[in-house]
Amino acid sequence: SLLQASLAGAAVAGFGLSSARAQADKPLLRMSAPLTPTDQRAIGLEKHFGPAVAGFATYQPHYNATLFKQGTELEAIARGNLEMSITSAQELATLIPAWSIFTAGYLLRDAEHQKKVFASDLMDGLKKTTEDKLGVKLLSVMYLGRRQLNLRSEKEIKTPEDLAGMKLRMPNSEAWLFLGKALGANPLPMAFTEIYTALQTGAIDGQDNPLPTDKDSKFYEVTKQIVLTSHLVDQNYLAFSKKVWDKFTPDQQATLQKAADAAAEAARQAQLKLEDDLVDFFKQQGLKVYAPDVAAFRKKVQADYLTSKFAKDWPAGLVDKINAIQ
Ligand code: KDO
Repeated sequence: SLLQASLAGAAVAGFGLSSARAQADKPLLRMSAPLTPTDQRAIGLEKHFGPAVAGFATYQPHYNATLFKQGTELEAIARGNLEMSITSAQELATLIPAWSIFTAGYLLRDAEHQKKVFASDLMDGLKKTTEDKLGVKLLSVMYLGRRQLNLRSEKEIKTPEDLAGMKLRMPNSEAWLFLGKALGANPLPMAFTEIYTALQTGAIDGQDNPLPTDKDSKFYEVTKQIVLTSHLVDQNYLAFSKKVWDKFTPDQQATLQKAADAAAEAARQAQLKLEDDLVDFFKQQGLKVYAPDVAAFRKKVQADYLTSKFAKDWPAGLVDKINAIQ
């Protein structure tokens, strides 16, 4: 039995070695982002991206911003320290100002509009600049959902004026803080991973995220209401290192692209379904969920963006062309 045990050990060691070698031969695609492993985008990638590329690459997700802090991922890719991330227009805008057009509240209408705009030739210039300047390829647009206000207090919110003085957590970037201000609140920058505790302790009065995120990260446990402003049809992008991309064969690149689109589509459908279903869930949890005077929010937010310093960096005529996409 000693011999048997050592043979079994050898077999296990042998297997372990060869599979480790097989893995080592394949490029490792580390993905770092603040999202949780139960976020629909994470699930979409694990189901549809990882397995589809497994023949020639190893997809390795790192959740909850454990590998890179929120907002530092693009630079990590640019420097060759990271292969993939899920990034945002707000983060891209810190490096390439023209991206700020997609940080504007009440511009994109819905998930379908968002997808069509990303696929349209209107995006060619921005995508190319991002590849040339940052070495980042944006493979797919990932629908995060319509951002809604999620507050600790029960005070009824009808118009932007009702948010005066409220400490509203926003992600840490100029474009995000501008949005918080445009909504009428007092924006406070904070990483995604710190929101729950900040809501619990009262360090902030509220935060904004789509309903699926409020559920997934359990923000409903520490807040009293959700105000359906739908102020931003939020989009993230699946970001991929151009340097790593260029090492793959055209066939492999086609597989990567197809897998990215399949993951994004699955996640989009799942998020949309959750957005439909979750209003009831939050009400059952005792939260107030209602629509404010959305027209009042839209009017102020759109006016603030069009007269902002950001708008000076937007390609001429692009807002109209985005609006014209049906
Ligand atoms: C957030 O920090 O509120 C945000 O929703 C911003 C998004 O751009 C994105 O980074 C998202 O967090 C994370 O993917 C976590 O869901």
